Amino acid sequence: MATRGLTPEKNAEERTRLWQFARETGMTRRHLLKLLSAGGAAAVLASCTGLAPPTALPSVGENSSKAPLYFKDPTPFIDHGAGNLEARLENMEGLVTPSRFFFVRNNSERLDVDAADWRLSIEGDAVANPLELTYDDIRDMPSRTYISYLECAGNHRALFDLVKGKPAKGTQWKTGAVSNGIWTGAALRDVLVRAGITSEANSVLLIGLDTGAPEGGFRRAMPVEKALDQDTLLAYGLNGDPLPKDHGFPLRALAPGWVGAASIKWLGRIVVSSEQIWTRNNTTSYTLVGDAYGQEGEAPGKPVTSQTIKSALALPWPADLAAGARSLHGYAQSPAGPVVKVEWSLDSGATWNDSTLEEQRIQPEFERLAEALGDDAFRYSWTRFSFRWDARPGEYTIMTRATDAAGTTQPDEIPFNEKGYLFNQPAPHPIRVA
Ligand SMILES: Nc1nc2c(c(=O)[nH]1)N[C@H]1C(S)=C(S)[C@@H](COP(=O)(O)O)O[C@H]1N2
Ligand SMILES: [Mo]
Repeated sequence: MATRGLTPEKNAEERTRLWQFARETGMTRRHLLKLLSAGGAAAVLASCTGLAPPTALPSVGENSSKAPLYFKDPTPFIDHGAGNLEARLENMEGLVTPSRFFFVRNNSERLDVDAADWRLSIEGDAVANPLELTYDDIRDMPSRTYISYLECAGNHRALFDLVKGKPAKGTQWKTGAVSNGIWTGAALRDVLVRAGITSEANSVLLIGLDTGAPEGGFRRAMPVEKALDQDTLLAYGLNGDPLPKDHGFPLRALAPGWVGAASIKWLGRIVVSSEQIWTRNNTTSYTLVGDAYGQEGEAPGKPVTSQTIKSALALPWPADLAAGARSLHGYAQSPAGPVVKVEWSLDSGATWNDSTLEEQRIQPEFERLAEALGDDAFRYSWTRFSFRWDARPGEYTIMTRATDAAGTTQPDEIPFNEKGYLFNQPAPHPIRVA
């Protein structure tokens, strides 16, 4: 993240705080310096943190250790069974997805955790000071609030079948395995520093408490650089409320820009290892397996890390519209955001028209959170776009195509992969006008 908005005071404060953590945990100066100067970890000191004092989440749930929202009413979703709820983008009015419309993806059981009994352990051969933290410990740490989309690696998976005629294995999500929330949490790196992460650290493994998941707890490893990124959160707040149960109460990871599977819900354990960690979710699952992809480490394919740039219309699939001039809108997101252009095509991509990008602004219902939003709070947000279309009776497909600030545009064609991850060629949205 750029150091935009960084005041020297903030930077100094942050540095003091990190040194203090280091002293408290008995880490030597040399160790910390080495860690801070190694690769992406340099960002620890170099970057602006935007860290604010703990955010007082609104009173709901404040005095209770129970999650505020119980398992969701599936009515406003496309229900894929077993608690997997696909968002209907057409339900979304503004930039932020209200929690009741936020998609849900569970790989096994849904958990009902009481925060009073909950603990987070941080352990492994690359921490000097293994820790166990309570919910209050985490909430007492400096907090950070920003807007980020969260998107399943399998979002748009059904299009491998619908567009390429080649079905991929897994939940047949169309375009709604993505939502955009306002997240509040502590920086994972602060917890790692407090646990005395050493310069030997290589992989950080996050483990959920859902023991019904393969390997006894859904888990994902990430390189230490991603774990130490100031934006990788241990989130306890969504849209100003304590995290709803469906989204991992009391605490989940949020790895912005990465596929949703790295954002472990009902987080219970963090293992910091000097070795590169290979587990199911970067080997047999969440890897790109197909003719076009190589193989990496112990994985049969290429492990999926970052998401890919995508866009989608906020319409039912297929959509039935009454004839007449209207404004259509949709959402576009990229891990290398912001999205700077979205085009639309009525002729399967032969010609493209520009759409209008809406200003990044949270809806009035979330304005109480405006102050908590740090500098650059919209960096991981999706973008709303809209365009006018004079709909005449008939059958159409409309494609949309996004481009981000890094100059990446959705590709015309992507190769097949067996598990159906990261489909991001323009989706031909079927529309009937009567
Ligand atoms: N513990 C745990 N964390 C998990 C999962 C899970 O099944 N168990 N699913 C992952 C996947 S595949 C996705 S896409 C996101 C979905 O987050 P959401 O349900 O809050 O939308 O959570 C991730 N974290
Ligand atoms: Mo996912």
